[in-house]
Amino acid sequence: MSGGPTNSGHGMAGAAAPTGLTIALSKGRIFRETLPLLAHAEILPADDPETSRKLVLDTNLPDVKLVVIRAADVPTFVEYGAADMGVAGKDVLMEHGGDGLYEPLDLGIARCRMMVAGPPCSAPPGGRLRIATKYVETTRCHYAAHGQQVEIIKLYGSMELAPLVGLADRIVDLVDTGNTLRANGLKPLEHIADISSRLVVNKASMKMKHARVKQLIDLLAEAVQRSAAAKAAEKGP
Ligand code: PRT
Ligand code: MG
Repeated sequence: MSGGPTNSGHGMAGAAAPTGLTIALSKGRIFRETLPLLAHAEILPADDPETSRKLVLDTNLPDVKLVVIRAADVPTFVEYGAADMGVAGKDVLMEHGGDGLYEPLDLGIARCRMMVAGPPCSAPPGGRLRIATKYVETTRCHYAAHGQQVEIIKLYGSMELAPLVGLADRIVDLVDTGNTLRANGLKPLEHIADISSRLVVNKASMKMKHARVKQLIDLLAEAVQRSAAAKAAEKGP
């Protein structure tokens, strides 16, 4: 990632190779679910990030590299041109703010819901509601849109614990099966947003490497459509 032309700064293609493509992904569910989509574009990683300690993975294509980073860092790498493209959850993009990058494709993977949750049948507190969350911006916007003043407490994880120990009245977190909430005696109270992962593209790369980037977007879009059609067929009429 170093040794290239000096990082030309915000929005410009920086550390990413001048002709090749660097794609930023996070380990875990996003990597797992992106893999079949990349395979449709004939991009196969040379290493498994779950077992390799490498942060830059080669692929079968000499001009395509994958960088494996924390989910919340993907928009930053892409915005600054350290990666040409990336895959990030809509939850992460809503927190990051979307102006610095393009979001051309909903990949339909890693789906879940952003919810307000809390103890069942808890009386609303006398004063301001206290909300514990890792999603401070999204939470602020949600309550502002409802004209409700709340106190937001930033946490980095284990939000479900906060109401149990009296740190907060409610939490804002992602919910998939609802098992985590149930296991901690909480229930979903309000829906904020449906979440899925999105393809994001650096603005300079979209211009400077347009043909290559467009080709990959089209192949990924085709893979998403096929996967949706296969799921629909599984469900039957
Ligand atoms: O884990 P790490 O701290 O490294 O980073 P991360 O949590 O940001 O990454 P990761 O890999 O856990 O999640 C990546 C992305 O997957 C998120 O940004 C979401 O867009 C998406 N995603 C989809 C989820 C879930 N489903 C999900 N269920 N991310 C997290 N969860 C967690 C949720 O926070 C809660 O703790 O799973 C728990 C709830 O799941 P259920 O099934 O019990 O309801
Ligand atoms: Mg996680």
